[in-house]
Amino acid sequence: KEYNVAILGATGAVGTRMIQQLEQSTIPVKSVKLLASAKSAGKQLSFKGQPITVEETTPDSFDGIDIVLSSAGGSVSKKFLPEAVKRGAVCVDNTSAFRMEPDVPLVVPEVNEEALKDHHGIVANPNCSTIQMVVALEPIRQAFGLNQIIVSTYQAASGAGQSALNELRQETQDYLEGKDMQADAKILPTKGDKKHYPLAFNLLPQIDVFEDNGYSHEEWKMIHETKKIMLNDMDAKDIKVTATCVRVPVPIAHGESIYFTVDDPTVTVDQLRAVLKDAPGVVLQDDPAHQIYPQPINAVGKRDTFVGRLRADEENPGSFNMWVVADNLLKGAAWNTVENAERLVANGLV
Ligand code: A2P
Ligand code: 11C
Repeated sequence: KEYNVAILGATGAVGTRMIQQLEQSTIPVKSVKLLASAKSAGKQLSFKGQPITVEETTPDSFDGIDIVLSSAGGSVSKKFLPEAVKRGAVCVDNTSAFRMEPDVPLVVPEVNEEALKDHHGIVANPNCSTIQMVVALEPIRQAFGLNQIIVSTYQAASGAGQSALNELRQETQDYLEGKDMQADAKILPTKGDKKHYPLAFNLLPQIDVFEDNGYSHEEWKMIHETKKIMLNDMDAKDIKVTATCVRVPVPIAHGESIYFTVDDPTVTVDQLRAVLKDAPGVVLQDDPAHQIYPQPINAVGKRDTFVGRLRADEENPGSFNMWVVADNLLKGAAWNTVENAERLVANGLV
């Protein structure tokens, strides 16, 4: 069978990469429809060298579509994906719109591919910072058990979309030319809040809006998505998770400092290394003697999750630190979405 595929949000930072990842995927593609807002209708993009005209999204855009890959924002997904499902499509959604719905699987194929079989037309792709963390931690959890995660993130501007990336570029240029970069801040830390601050030559400890308990919504996602992916329960108590999410002036690829505690206090760094060396989707880059460790500039354009700086907390047996980097637009978004679609096709679930 060959599939008619629609990409919703095809002109965005993630959508353009969904096109590339689909070009390189194992999915037999019959046709590709590129959908965005009215603003982009008529724009020319291409798939495997063939020009395709971007169309404005309407409910009827999904007539005859088998697979939807979606990354146009939560409200757009909420509006259009039920229409696509009504017309018989299976949607892999990269937004947060449906992630916590009990009948929507939240899937990172290396971790919980089996959850795909429970879909009712929508599969959710987790948040980028959650994805790279669970890819690195699940093999450790499988081997040794896991009872606590404390994560601090160093998240790239592109996580907030193409407009945030453009904003960082403009601020950087203005700063270097001695102009006032404060004036450029209109999007970050988040479009959804009142004040905006420059990211260039700065750090912003706010990603998304704040919850009543003082955590940002990004931090909330890392806590509850991790529990849903690993334990199939967004409020599971078996693993304690806490997070601090920080935006850094890096264009692409998120870094994460992860402190974790396994169930077995006799586990050694060598044992962890042996597990991570063979873990799916993980590349171990951990050789301090030769200054080898993951860096965002080296992760850009790669599908893998890079892990390094593995070391034991010498004062707390069974606890460790590591540093994890991945391309937030690929493994954190476009590739994980296309990978989910590949697994749906391979398992006869679409
Ligand atoms: P457009 O370029 O026409 O605005 P990013 O995450 O990089 O900001 O990209 C967001 C993507 O979502 C873009 O492709 C954008 O299209 C698309 N989008 C935004 N609003 C809508 C909408 N109302 N309907 C369909 N697509 C939308
Ligand atoms: C960021 N992690 O870096 C966010 C972007 O829930 O899919 C992804 C938001 C999401 O801003």
